Amino acid sequence: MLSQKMIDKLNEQINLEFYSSNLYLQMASWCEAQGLDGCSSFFRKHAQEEMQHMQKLFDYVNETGAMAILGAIDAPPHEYTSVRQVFELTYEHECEVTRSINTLAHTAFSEQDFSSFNFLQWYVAEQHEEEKLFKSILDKIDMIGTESNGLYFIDQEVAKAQTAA
Ligand code: OFO
Repeated sequence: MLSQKMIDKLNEQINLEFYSSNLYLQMASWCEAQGLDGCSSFFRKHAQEEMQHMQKLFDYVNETGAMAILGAIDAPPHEYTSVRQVFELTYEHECEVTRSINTLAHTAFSEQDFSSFNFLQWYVAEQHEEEKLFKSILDKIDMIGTESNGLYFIDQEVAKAQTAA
């Protein structure tokens, strides 16, 4: 049985995962408009992963005697200055998601809700992977640089990161 506080926080997290999905889909669109097909395909796939994150939470709330409630989702930004800025924002966003998951896990633990605490461990591990992935892409962008053929190689590296993820 979930406490009302846990239900509210889990519902907030559902909303945040929806936002993540929309953010990455929007970034896929921006990348495609720039001719960065590798990046676009990376973000399309990542948007789908975020929907799976949302779905897992949705199922957990509903299976635990409560009801998932969907709220309004903020529009993500759609104007970016560079591919580096896009990945900087994704990294910052993932760090924010990690903070949110940590708060959720902390609440579950404080309430001695060990079922939710255990369920959330999957997200704790996943956030470690997500931060690592986006940070490694950012590092590659800095290594390659955007001069001359840089963007072309960045696009190829990001497409590869997609299959490695
Ligand atoms: Fe990108 O991990 Fe969910 O939000």
